[in-house]
Amino acid sequence: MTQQNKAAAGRRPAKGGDGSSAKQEQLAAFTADNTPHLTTNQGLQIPDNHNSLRAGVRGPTLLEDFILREKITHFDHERIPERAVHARGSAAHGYFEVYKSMSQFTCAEFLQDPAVKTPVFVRFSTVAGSRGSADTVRDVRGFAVKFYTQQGNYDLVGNNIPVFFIQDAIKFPDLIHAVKPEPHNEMPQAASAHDTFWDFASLMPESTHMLMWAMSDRAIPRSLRMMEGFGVHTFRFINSRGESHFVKFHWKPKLGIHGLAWDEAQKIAGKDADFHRRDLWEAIESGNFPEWELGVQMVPQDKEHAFGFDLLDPTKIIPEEMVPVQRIGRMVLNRNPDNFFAETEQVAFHPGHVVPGIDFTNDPLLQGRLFSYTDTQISRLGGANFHELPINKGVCPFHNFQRDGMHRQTIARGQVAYEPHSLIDGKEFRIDGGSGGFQSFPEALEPPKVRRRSPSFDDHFTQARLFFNSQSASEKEHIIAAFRFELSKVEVPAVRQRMVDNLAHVDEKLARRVAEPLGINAPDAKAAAGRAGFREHRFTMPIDESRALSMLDTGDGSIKTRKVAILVADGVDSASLKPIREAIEQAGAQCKVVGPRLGTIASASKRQLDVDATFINMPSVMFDAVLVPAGAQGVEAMSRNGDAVHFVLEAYKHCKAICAVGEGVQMLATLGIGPDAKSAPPGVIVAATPVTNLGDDSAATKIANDFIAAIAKHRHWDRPNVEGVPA
Ligand code: HDE
Repeated sequence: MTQQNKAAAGRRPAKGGDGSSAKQEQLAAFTADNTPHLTTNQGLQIPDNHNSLRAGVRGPTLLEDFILREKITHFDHERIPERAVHARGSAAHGYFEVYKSMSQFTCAEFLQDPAVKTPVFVRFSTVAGSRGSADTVRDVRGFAVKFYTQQGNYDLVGNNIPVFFIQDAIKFPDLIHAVKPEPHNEMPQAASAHDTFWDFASLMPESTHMLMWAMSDRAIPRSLRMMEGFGVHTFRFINSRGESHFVKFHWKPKLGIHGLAWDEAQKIAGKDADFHRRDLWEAIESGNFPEWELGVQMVPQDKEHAFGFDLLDPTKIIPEEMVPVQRIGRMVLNRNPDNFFAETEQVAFHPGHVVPGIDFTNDPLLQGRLFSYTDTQISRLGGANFHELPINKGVCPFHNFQRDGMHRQTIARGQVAYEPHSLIDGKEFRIDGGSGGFQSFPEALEPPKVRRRSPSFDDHFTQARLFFNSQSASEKEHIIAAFRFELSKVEVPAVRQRMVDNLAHVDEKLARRVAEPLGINAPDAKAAAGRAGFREHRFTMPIDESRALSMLDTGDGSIKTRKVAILVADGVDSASLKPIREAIEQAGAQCKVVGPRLGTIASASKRQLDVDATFINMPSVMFDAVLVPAGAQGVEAMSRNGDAVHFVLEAYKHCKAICAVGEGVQMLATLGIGPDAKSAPPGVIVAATPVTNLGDDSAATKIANDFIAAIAKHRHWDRPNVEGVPA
């Protein structure tokens, strides 16, 4: 076992998923002498945890009751300040392994040996909402990875969008004040669709590229397991010869990049505010470990100025067609946290936690972050010793002369707490200009000192246009619809106007389409051009489109962990469900039988079918696909049940795969979403005659395979006239 493997193992092995080891640990804490008991924080056994100390059974509580006081005092201090941004998060443990040594480019030890598994802790988050806000709001997602390497902790603190709203850290408090709930009435929670955000964004044309991404379906992911991650800034790799390559980091999800429908995202926010958190937790508990590949785009030091745009500008990407992404390793998340507060809440990320072989650039946004994160952890976690919390502690030995402070846990021994020294063993000890450890790249700086932005940061639209041009037809429609929705919530018409005037510099037609329902004038590109913050500088891109910017057809094409609702009511033909259910479960989908009530229903052949969920407690927005069975009586019962009808219509409206057999096909036809004489709508699979057996019945196998292929497509966004569906 390598040292790193041992460290990984020491952090607690992945558990099977029943949580039994955690339960035993909890019990053991109470049973030092095999008798369950509670103690105070000092270890004193508590005789009674139901009654406080009183002067007589009906008398006042005594101040003397130190047991009560300790318990209540601790409770009063249970909360810590939530993160100023990224307050709502979900996290998991796992490991990272590199495919082959990257020594040619970096001396980072965890990127050398494919046999080494480096433990990681990953926290995903929304940005704007409070800790208790909903998961599926339209927002950027944080994607922060802590690698516990043998050279110290390395944090790659990124997002699921590869660019940012602003170019300079000095604008960050303004951006966040604009996007957070408005200060006079603390509304709206976790939403960007309001005046202050768009007021700021419209006055900051540098945000345009990021806005395009934020209005795309990337900002309403289907699952945290189905998002890309990006380091955003350009970093450096440094090899053992001290040579530098610029590097952009990417996380590529095995399951592909998938989004929700906007109507669906909003409904889920009410029906299950923990939708993403639950999805991540359940996937890991059931052994479906989420996986990403780490990709890097590397640019030699002397090619810094080869692109037209500036590598230091965080509002720019390097298109994959210009510099390919090399996949250099993979990350697997295989263990849920044991305690949300101790791990997910107390984890302290910092872009400045780097290891030898990885270094910064002068990106002015990154430079500001290097200051901010220590500062925020001190305030959030109550002092300078947050690195001693178990989740933040490195797995390699660490040693320095920093001492004391709030909540210090290390008991430092001996007389010496300074350097240089000679009192430990009589030898002189001094650390001074050595060649080992972390070395900053000795970059030459350009004087003079100025408070000014480089003109190479001035083009705010060319890459926004590249992004828009690279989207499929339905993705473009979703972006237009998102801008329309968001801007329709803006009460000040001048802000709406300013925003579409800016968009005219991305794409005339996009701007016109966005403006149409907003009660404002046609977009005026010239009006935008005169405003502050607007720069005319344009660079040319050698490409007009980049395939990698679209979410279409991404992933391994499997239907693993996809959720399928099997609708039932008394009288359904259960035999018609069996072969299809078997086939989709075999392919990795997870089925739930959804009916009018919990308990059981009686099938047409009088068999009792267990019901997992009801049309109401697990509505269609909780699923990726729907199977409507045969059985005249059962289908009739469903057709008379408004919740069942709504279930099917809503799944159709959200472009999900639907499979109907026998009388189930009739139900779709009655609802106006069935096949016509020539064909079925995209993603709707029908078998007029029930199929009962997969093995020897080729019709059944074909239906099952068609349904699997339809689910694997994720959504059928090209389904016509979904706006007309009343759901
Ligand atoms: Fe952050 N950011 N940020 N940020 N950020 C925080 O640190 C900040 C930026 C990101 O799961 C805070 O511990 C400044 C870009 C993630 O715990 C805070 C600037 C990117 C997380 C902070 C930025 C990020 C944070 C709040 C502009 C993508 C959550 C709590 C200079 C590359 C980490 C905390 C987690 C968290 C400051 C811009 C990603 C206040 C000043 C760009 C994923 O320190």
